[in-house]
Amino acid sequence: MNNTDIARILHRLATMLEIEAANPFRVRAYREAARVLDSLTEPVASLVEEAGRLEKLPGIGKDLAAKIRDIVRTGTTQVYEEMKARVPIEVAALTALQNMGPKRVKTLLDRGIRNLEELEQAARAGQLAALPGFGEVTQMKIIQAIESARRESGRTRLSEAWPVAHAIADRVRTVEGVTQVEIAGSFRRRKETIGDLDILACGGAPDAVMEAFTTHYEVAEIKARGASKSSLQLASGLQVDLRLVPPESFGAAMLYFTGSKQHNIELRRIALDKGWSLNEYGLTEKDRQVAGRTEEEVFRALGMEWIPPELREAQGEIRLAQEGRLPRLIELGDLRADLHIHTDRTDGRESLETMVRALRDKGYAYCAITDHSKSLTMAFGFDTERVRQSVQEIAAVREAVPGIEVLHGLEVDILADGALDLDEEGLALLDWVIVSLHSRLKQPREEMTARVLKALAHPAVHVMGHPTARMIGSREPVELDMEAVLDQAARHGAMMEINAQPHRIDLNDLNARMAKERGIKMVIDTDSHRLRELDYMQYGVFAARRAGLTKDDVLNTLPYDAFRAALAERRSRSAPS
Ligand code: DGT
Ligand code: CA
Ligand code: CA
Ligand code: ZN
Repeated sequence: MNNTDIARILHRLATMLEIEAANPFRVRAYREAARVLDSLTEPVASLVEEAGRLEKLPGIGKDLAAKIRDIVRTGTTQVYEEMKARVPIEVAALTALQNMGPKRVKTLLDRGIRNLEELEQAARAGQLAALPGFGEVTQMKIIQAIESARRESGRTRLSEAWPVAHAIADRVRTVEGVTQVEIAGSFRRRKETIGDLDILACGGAPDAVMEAFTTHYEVAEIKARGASKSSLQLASGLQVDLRLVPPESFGAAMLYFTGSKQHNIELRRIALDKGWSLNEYGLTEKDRQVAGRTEEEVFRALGMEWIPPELREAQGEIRLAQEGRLPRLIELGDLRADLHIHTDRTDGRESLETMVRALRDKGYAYCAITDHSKSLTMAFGFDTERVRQSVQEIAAVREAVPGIEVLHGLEVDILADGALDLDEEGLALLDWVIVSLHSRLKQPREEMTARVLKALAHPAVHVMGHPTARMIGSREPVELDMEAVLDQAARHGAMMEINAQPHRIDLNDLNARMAKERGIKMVIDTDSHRLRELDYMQYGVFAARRAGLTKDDVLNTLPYDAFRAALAERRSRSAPS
């Protein structure tokens, strides 16, 4: 036990006492003692040897000194053990979250929420909002805080894992006799970030399968190698497990290892109600296998439709599947346009013509070119004069690149006071107006919310770009009353973007779900600044699917004429009265 370990125990003790609403002086005494011990240069253990030394430290009386001696000698003290039993909770992990003081932890405890996992589950299911002292916003923030805590503990963005996961799966797939290889886990549920990769294979000689798996060039360390399971670590630090599963269990294993854990638990409960048991080997009645070869077979036996992996988060999807009411989720192929594109006229890499050609060659029917407005001076943003010039440039590219419709757009900054960074004359020259936050991102919540509400009320605005401005792993979302923003968007017929840049995914799945509930239309676009980013579209679609969106929720699935008609309607509807 070093000083920090001892201090940590005292600190937790203080927090647990606070959760129990103990005398504030007592709470403070423990905190103060923790601080004193943590700042000592001498080991506490050596002070304990000499009678009276501990008691001489500031703020440490006889009582506390005795407890510290216990901790040094036995690693704990009676009151700490008692508190742990009374407050059965991962205090440190919970209170490390932003916005999570002892009062809120106490409320959680009363509801049986004791750790991060249960907290996240409750938050994602929307159950926290109703608790005293929480509300919709806190619920959202808690989810964000959990995700950001997680990132620090080494989660990987889906886009980073994507190529290597497929490369390894493909390598295993080439082994003779292998019939199926699938990447399960959070990867298959298409979460924004993943903890590790869970790959399942079927068929082939175990030795050959494991040999192929463990000899991929990205492998840094083989953690374990067996006939049915091997684990390794990649050079990036990402851990990968491979399980070799018999064909009669493959569907059950896919179901189990795709998760989520909570989804599995709910399914197992349904199986139990039928007198069956469900695990990674199959759905069984006593010793008889009821199902297990395919997922469809297991879901059918359980009395429900096959559930797309993106929805398997225990958020009501099982009920929908039982009732045959699952949404028909949007697919990548449904998209007919990419509506957020930068060129070298501002901070993009490629010329206007190169981008438009590439968009056409991807098979889009239309696109929007949306460079920056002038307040982004580093990006040589457009003022009205430059927009006028751009009208000619767009006309020229329409001539030069047949086979795709090109909307003349701009990504207009929302200035600090909510005004737009382009005058009425400039706005009137555009077919497509995105408004985004790029500066003054630290504004307090009320100011920020008022700023965005004002921008969304402007009749020229079609859509809000990357609405929270967060960057996964590096920048928290801006402080924003998202509900108020979505209400305003609904009121004015403005759309919300799902920005598909993998470090943005903004709106994220949760916000997109809230938007859908309000009937708000969304667009999914890539915000590409270079050619290869045009392929990011799929990450936006993943978020949309996790949010339960269908084709109807996303306007750039419309044919060109219908899309233009929808824009015209928005302008007439929001014209100032
Ligand atoms: P990750 O890797 O943190 O991004 O998230 P997952 O969902 O991939 O979780 P992981 O890798 O720990 O486990 C893969 C799946 O295995 C998980 O989604 C559900 C299943 N699983 C793991 N542990 C348990 C468990 O204790 N109970 C049940 N029912 N399923 C579990
Ligand atoms: Ca995993
Ligand atoms: Ca795993
Ligand atoms: Zn942009």
